[in-house]
Amino acid sequence: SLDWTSYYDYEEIMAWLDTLATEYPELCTVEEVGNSYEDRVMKLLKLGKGGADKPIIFIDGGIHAREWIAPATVTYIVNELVTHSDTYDDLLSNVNFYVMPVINPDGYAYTFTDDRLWRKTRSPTNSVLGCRGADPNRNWSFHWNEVGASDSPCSDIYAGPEPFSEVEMRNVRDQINKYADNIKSYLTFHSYSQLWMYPWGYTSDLPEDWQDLDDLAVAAVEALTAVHGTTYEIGSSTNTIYAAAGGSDDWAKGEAGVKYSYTIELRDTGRYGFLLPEDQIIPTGEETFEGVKVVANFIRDTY
Ligand code: 0X9
Ligand code: ZN
Repeated sequence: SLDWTSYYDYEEIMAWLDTLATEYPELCTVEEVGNSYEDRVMKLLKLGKGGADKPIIFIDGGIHAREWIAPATVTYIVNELVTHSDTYDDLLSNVNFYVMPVINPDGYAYTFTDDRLWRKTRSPTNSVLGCRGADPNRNWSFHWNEVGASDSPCSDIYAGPEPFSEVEMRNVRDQINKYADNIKSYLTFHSYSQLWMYPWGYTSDLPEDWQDLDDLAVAAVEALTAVHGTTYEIGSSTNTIYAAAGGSDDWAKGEAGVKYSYTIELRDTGRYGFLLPEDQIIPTGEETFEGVKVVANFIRDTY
């Protein structure tokens, strides 16, 4: 089993999901939802015991391959919920967590074998130049490729030849669409910069309900910071980092209608950046779990 003192590769994380379904059958089910370009199986963990009609929080990580703390934190959160399910009985009885810890499997695997700082998918994008991969967080159809993305297949922010050109993002999209009526929050984990961001990323304009998203983010970050003193900035993604269209967060809100859509940039602020030391996995998990619980309790109490 995992112990969060080191980072785990794709196979280890997928195997761990399967053990959850075996060890906690009343709480966890695992579904295979498609394959990556290189044919890795993508799995969706459904966590909860209140039945399919309860509100859903959809959580993903690892859309950017090199951001290893994201899958590590997502799996940490899942582990806390399942191993302390008595403590969270009311939450797990009234909210379902649908979780995909690594939604860019080929890129993630490549960072273990070939290039630790790879970001994109691994699909061939330009046979002449030999470049591979689109930026999976520029590949979603909402205002696709309008700003902060590139048309160059060799760029790290390549939007892809068309929206949803990447099969991995189509797989995630299909799951969100399937359950969109019940998904009330979408949390997508990245690193680094310590930011709790909401849409939009394609424009500096704010969504009409931005105050609701800001209020919940403030509450979540307050709980997060209380654990180890880690400070986070809050705001729309355009106004906190940069304008970039085609992100999953904008699509979840703008296209799937998920109100509380957040991109969370985990530790740190640049000292180690993507190479966050393993001894920070557990502290990052601890603090982030507190923030996620604020969101989850709010969803339970509101829907
Ligand atoms: O650029 C990104 O995709 C994210 N930052 S990262 O350093 N992890 O690559 C931020 C995405 C924010 N959301 C949108 N721009 N839609
Ligand atoms: Zn990222």
